[in-house]
Amino acid sequence: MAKNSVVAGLDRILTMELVRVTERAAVAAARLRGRGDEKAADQVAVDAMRAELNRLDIKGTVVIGEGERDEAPMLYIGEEVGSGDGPEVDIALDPLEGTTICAKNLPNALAVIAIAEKGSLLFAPDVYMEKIAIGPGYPDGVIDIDASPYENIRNLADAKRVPISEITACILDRPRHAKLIEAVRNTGAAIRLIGDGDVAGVIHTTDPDETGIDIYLGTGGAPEGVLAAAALRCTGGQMQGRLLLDTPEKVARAAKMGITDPNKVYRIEEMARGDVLFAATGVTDGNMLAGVKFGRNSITTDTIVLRSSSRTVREIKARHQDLDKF
Ligand code: VTB
Ligand code: MG
Ligand code: MG
Repeated sequence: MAKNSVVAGLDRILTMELVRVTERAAVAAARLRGRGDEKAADQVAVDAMRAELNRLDIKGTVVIGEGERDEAPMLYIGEEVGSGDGPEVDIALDPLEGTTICAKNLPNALAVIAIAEKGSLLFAPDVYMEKIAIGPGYPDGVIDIDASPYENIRNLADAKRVPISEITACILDRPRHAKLIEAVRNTGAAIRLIGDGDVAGVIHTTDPDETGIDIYLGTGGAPEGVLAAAALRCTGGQMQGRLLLDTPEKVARAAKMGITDPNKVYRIEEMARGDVLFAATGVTDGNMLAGVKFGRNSITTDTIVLRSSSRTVREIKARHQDLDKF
């Protein structure tokens, strides 16, 4: 291979360009942190992300976005974004993942985006997805969405060579998870219950030493599932997801998007294929990323940018001094 040959896939310049997109959305949302107004924070994040995205030289289509065209005025599924001049790409985004977290100023609200070659991201309806995820460094088959919480946690503890009591599972605090929570507690593992933000929850499994989270379990949004899978494609790790198509109406919606087997278990590569770029900027302080800080003369942001084809994990702390731009 020639020394300067680039890894096949998306233009690597895009990796850096993406940082600006999530930075801008995060700063906008962070101005409304802790104001108890989820909608307002979400709206400014959407506006900011869209404006920045449209500056990129891509011919992008939003495949995971803010909703269907009628319910989402901007960044709706199917919306074309970018200058139109550049590669055709699929985009999954959530300008403010964790609107409630932001409104309450609690940890781990993020601005998130993933970009992949056209046709590479799962086109999933906005329904629930059952998810299970662990970080990199474990042999294949340690987790299985159809196995019991006990089997999964025991296998993970064995693979990590620690007692079960040293495993921590992250689960969304929802009444629908009552049984799951009980089953996990019965294994002897600890649980980190989160109010929202399962994209962060899944990503946290990739660095247990830093975050204290070994495994993510439970049911959350399918769009958030695809975003999390895009991140794990880049960091390594294992994840399985199954759409919860529990009514004929949901089965029909999924069928319209090309999903013919309602019980299919999706592996990471089936949710995010090819070369994938992923960026997330902290809105509120979190376990991996700091939230936006507003100083007297500057604004500081903390972002991770990932690329699957090179497996690069970049952490970009930026000090923005041209405050008129924000
Ligand atoms: C989760 C959570 C998100 O939606 O995906 C959740 O991680 C699922 O829906 O932050 P419910 O709130 O109905 O349980 C969010 O809370 C919002 O996108
Ligand atoms: Mg959103
Ligand atoms: Mg969300």
